[in-house]
Amino acid sequence: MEAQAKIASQFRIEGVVTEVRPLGNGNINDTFLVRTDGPDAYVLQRINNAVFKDVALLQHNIELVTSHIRAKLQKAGESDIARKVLTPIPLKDSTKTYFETQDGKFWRMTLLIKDSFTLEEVTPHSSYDAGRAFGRFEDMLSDLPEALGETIPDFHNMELRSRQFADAIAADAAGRMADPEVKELVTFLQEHDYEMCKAERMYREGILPKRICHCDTKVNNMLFDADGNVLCVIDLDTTMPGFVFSDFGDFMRTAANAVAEDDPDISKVAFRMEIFEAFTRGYLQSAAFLTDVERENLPYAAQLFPYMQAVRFLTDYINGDTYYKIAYPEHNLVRTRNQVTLFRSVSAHLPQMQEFIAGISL
Ligand code: GN1
Ligand code: MG
Repeated sequence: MEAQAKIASQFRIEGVVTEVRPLGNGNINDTFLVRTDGPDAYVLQRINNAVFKDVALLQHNIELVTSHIRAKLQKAGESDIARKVLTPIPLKDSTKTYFETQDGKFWRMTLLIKDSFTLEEVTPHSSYDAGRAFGRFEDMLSDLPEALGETIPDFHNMELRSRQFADAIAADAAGRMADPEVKELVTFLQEHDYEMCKAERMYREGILPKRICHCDTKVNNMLFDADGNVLCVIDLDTTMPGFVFSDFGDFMRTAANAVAEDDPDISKVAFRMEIFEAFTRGYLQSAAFLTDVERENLPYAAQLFPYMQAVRFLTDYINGDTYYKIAYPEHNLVRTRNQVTLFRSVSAHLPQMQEFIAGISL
């Protein structure tokens, strides 16, 4: 951890680094907790620049988003603002918020938010609060003074993900298409392809807008206080123009699943309607800007994200595990089985979800 301590000291931090240790369980970047002999602790991250190819653009987006939210919170007279929005730390000798090491790796730091927790499992209470928080997040970013660039172009474009899936199947780089289970999963997913690409079609028809969305609203990308109330949204790497379906759908995918996305016991995978209902109630309250088309398609969003994630995990498995971090050889296959099962469970609840949304008066 000595190397990380040296990197940390390039940033404008107070005090001397006393401890660096791994933090969290992201699938893309490497994250560390940095303690110092000063008053604050920090989060240090190595940015995966194979995934985020334009680090300058990425950090520029994050600076814009965090300063815009900070100004909004100040205007609204909020207290304790340093716990309600991330604070990127600039370098000691410049205003840049990232550092490139000689080996071509990129690093950044933020202030650690004190007494905050990530949750892997939520109650209806924290789900409701999360719904409100994500609606508010989108609302606060609706008047950003500058357009945000796409840090991963077409990130949640289902048509693109389908093409990447088809390319992986055709190339069969790791020889995994020989497995009958893989073939069966491919067939099942491809049967739902047209239906799941609906958002892109609605966008082309001009009936679905793009808005600034978070695009990675996994339940563990939110910080809660000790009482289960939301403090703030973290992991802002993919905050960019997208469909609101991304934020709604990815939260449902991770929070409403009765188990983690990589739980191998698929008999336990189930879509928890009480989480859907609580989150939806909170989200519709703060996302008052939604059009009828967006609102009516939230149940589709709940289906789309386990579906898209299954396609992405299986694509990576077929490619030989080149994108997501894996802990064991079949990890991406296990994740795919889990997400396919979730997709089936969500789909079975479609009429119930539609009825619930139609019944909420604004
Ligand atoms: C990645 O970085 P992390 O672990 O929060 C991925 C998401 C997936 C998620 C699946 C940039 O998120 O899109 O939904 O894994 N992020 C990127 O766990 O691809
Ligand atoms: Mg994350």
